Amino acid sequence: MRVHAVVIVALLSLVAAVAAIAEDIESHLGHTGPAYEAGATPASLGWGSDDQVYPDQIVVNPVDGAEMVWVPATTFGLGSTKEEVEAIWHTNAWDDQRLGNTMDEFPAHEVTLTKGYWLYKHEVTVGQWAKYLADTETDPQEYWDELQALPNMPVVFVHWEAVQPYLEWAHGGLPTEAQWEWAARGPERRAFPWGQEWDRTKCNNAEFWAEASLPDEVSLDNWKRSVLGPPGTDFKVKTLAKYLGDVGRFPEGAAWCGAEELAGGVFEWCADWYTDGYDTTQSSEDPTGPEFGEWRILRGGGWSSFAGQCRSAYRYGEGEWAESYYSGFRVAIVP
Ligand SMILES: [Ca+2]
Repeated sequence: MRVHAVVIVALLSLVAAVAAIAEDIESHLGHTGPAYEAGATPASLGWGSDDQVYPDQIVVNPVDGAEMVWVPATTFGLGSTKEEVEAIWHTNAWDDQRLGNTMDEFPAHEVTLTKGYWLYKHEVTVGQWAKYLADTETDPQEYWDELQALPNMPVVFVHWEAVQPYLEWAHGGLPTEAQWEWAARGPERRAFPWGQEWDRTKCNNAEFWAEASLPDEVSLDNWKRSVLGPPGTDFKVKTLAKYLGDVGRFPEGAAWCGAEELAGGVFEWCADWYTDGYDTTQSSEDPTGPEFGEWRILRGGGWSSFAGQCRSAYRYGEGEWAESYYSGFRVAIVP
């Protein structure tokens, strides 16, 4: 009898331990928020005002299971002033040759986002993409056989056109460039999502892995070569497993609204066409960018980017059909 009692106690302990682990995983993933329903805002959920930010509270998109944070409506300055750019270059001793890449951030200009929006806390993951592929019987992209073994990693090799049906399936859209930058900057006009100072340990970027500043193109290219091999080397998904990895690893780099990895991880597609500099003749209310263009906006830098590309104001563009190891997306929903 005593042996049986010991076994039962041991079993009960095991059950309790497993339950505790499950609870721990659940709290770690933050799956404690309500399921999103069309039209839901913080006020309707009883959180308080829709004008506030709730960085510790999430709702879950029941379609793909993604966690979403609330970003309130605002008026803010989109883009950079010359003084802002020069100051951050000077502070960090970045190569002046790279200043040319900031010209498209000018001029800083006031825009109004008339509606708050839900924004995915993380970049869309491989696991969420797998659910979309299965639900919609969509053919997967290149490298999928290997990518699908990494379900918690941001999905990559997805071009702008490929993500459009995902957005429809998930009842959302890509953030506009203004929505993306406001989520990263916030009312303190942060240069990086976490604050004004560069810190290579707060997001997934090349300088985090190099454990050093990569102040010019030569140092960045040398690092990339050490990771990816010389130009022309076939890309290997195992490189992503090592360097990109799972979402949620840089919580200290979260933005004021609770969104993580806006900087670094993967570059994120936005809805707008790219222009070389902002066209301030466009409406300043809920701006959606130019009507036509050649490239679509990508934001936030990625795991193989240097510090300056991880700035909240940094703009990059690629063709709609470009897919790569460094670009993915997150979803925004205007309720
Ligand atoms: Ca990112």
